[in-house]
Amino acid sequence: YHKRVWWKEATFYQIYPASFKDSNDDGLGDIPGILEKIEYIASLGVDVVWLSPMFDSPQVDMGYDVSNYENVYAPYGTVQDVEDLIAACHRYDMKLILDLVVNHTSDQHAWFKESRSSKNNPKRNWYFWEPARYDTEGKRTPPTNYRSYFAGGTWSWDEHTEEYYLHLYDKSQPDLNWESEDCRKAIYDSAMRFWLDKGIDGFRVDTVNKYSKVLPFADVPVTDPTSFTQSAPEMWCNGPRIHEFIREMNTEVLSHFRTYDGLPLVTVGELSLCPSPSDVIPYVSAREKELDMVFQFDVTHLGQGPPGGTSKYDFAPWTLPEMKRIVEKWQTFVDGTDAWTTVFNENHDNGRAVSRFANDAPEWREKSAKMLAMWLIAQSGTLFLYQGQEIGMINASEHWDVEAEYKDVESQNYWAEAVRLDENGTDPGRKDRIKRGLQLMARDHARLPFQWDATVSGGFSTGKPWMRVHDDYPTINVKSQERDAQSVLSFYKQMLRLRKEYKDAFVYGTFELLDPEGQETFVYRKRYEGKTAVVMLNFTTNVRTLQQSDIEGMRLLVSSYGKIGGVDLQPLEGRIYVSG
Ligand code: TEU
Repeated sequence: YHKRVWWKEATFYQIYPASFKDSNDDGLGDIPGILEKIEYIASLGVDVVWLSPMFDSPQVDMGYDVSNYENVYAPYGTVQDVEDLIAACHRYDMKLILDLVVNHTSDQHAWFKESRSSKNNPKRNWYFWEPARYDTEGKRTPPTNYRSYFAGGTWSWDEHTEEYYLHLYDKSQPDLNWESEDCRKAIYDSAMRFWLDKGIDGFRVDTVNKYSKVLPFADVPVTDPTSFTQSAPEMWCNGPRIHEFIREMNTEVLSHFRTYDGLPLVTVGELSLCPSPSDVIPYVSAREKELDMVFQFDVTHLGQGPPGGTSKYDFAPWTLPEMKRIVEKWQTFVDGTDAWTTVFNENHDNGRAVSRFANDAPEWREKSAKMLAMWLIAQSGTLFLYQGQEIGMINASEHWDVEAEYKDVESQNYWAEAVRLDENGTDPGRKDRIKRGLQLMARDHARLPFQWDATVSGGFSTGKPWMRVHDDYPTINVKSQERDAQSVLSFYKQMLRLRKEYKDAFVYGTFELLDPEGQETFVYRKRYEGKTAVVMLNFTTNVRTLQQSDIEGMRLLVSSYGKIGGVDLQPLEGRIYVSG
């Protein structure tokens, strides 16, 4: 069994500052707004708050484009406000981690401004600059054919010094060059020590497997003949020096700090596109001294084409057995190792779980939210919840106009690309398909303002919210759920308590899939020495008969329908049976 450490059994709660709570009526959430709600956050029973980027930024990518690591985006508040938040979390016995976004900066960061100022600027090599290529007709083309994550290419031309710079994401997010030791030292000081000195308890590390690029840059083979740019993750995911870089970050910086209550810091890396467990283990094996754990995105990729490819939002139907295999894979990959895993199904980059994995129709959404809560809380690994998940927030309505209401740079770029390829005849029908994909999976859905109560704009702001508020806030909100013992919110609180109470089996137990081929139910067993738990989830709106042999001699611990028991699993019902 795995060694016990505080962060393995902790529940994390992610806050997206723009959309949590506005305190000054400018329509944008802010740090004082989070402070106003600190009691609410603590009441959930979570242990760590993860705050998405609140650093100074032009907000092209909602703060994942940092222009100054050592300052706070003014509409969100001040450095002092964040220090107050750190203190408030600690007062409530919660820890606080920040986002560490150091694969790239904003093009408005002073480092990039210097770097682009001349070819012999000392910071020139803090970013990747390459000369143009010229085709047979003498036309200027980018140094390579890589496609960026937000559609379009990864190279942008800079008139001033007449070279291209690399950006895996938006053109306003140039990639930092980790090959430069000076650049790494500056990252450690500015993005890390500055905030660790102020008492934060760790980091969620953005795009953690992309710092080391395959050099020299070279074209990748053409897989999509309709386009110049090609999906090229092999050129930057898990690159040649990545483990050296992360280990250095750990030994130079992280290992010198502790949490406010004297424990080791916690780090969770964002590891997209790491398909095989053997690639993941080195990042999270305790003896490697890199990261404590990583997010692995196969579950949230269900329904999507490969990220970074043109088909990300081209909805691809999936089946329950596929999902179960994925869960099994990432539940068991750390068995017998000193590594650890995470469990989650929402964050700021994905549609709402109720809408994607279950059923968000008014008559089913609450049942779905409860069943999905149960699915998560009995899994091994550290649990991460995203704001609004605890009240069963759902995707924006299909009637919303994508162009007007969706704000995310990725959604807008994919949409513009779809319109172009559809209208010029390259891919007829693409507009409808991408629209459908965005309605289900766009990052925007998670970024809708938080629904506090049934007053105007769901109590999020008395100003004009930066993003449209969900039409259903009068029925889905904290206030109505707080006084209802049967609500999704009350259920989540109960589930988080059970997760602690039964942590041997739920958090540390082994995972065994009991119905791998079943198309309708998801049944799994957790075991820890003599203690066993069986989780039965009905993913359909039909009544399903229980497999009695799976729960022989066990007692019903909880049902998402209340303690009814009986031989039938009700539509979208979840149950947990325990013994020992
Ligand atoms: O996301 C990184 C990422 O590579 C993707 O897997 C992510 O799912 C995104 O939706 C691209 O398709 C991180 C942040 O979580 C995201 O919000 C940022 O936009 C991105 O980094 C760039 O900083």
